[in-house]
Amino acid sequence: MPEPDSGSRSGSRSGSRSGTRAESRAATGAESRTASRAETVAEPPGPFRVRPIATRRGPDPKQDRAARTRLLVLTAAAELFTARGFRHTSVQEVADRVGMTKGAVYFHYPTKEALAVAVVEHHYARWPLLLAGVTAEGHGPLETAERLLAGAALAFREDVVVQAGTRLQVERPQIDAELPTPYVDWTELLAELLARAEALGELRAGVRPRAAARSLVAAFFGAQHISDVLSERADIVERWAETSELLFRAIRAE
Ligand code: LUB
Repeated sequence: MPEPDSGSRSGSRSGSRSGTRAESRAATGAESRTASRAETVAEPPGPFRVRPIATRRGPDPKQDRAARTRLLVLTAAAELFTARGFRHTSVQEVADRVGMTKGAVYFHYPTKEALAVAVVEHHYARWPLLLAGVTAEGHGPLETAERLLAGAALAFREDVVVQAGTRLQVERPQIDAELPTPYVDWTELLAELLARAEALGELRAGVRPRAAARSLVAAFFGAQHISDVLSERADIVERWAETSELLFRAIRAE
């Protein structure tokens, strides 16, 4: 499995979208942000600890070039998966997009399924970095949860790898490969933060941390999906902000 160093489109709607944000992004080959490894500050809750991804000893130009090529191929695949979905994307189209032969793509990713798994892995590799950044700001657990989801909303709007990972997870029945179980890491992360908030007396009486965490994940997934279908996530940040304000008002102690 390639190390996920670092690249939208969920929606149950299959098939490609012409002239959409995703297509224009696909057309322009917009670079998805490459992830840089972040120092963990306070011990982040379980699922999103920054996992050592690449164990490389010292600079190795050949490996660097290979890693850059893998990222290029992965980003191109993410753009096509976002715009057209797994079924309607061919490895030949990925190769054409990066100016490589199909064989050269298969050298890095032996199958289209391996490409999809790598894209989903990179989707999840975004979150430990987001968490390390928000944790470093030193807010309380409830504020940290609120800012994490606001940061995720921004990533859903801007990051094609996050968008592609979301669409592939919705299309997982069509993908003959072992994909990470969706939603459970975010639920675990938020449940840990809300349990800390409860211990600090920051939760409204009767609010159960894990139930509230599941509700936040369900609300976020719904908000990003509807924003995707209606505006290709152009308004996801605003849509999530209004939902978040309502939910955290219900969760936070008076
Ligand atoms: C998040 C998606 C899309 C959960 O955690 C996940 O698996 C998610 C992709 O499957 O939304 C919401 C924070």
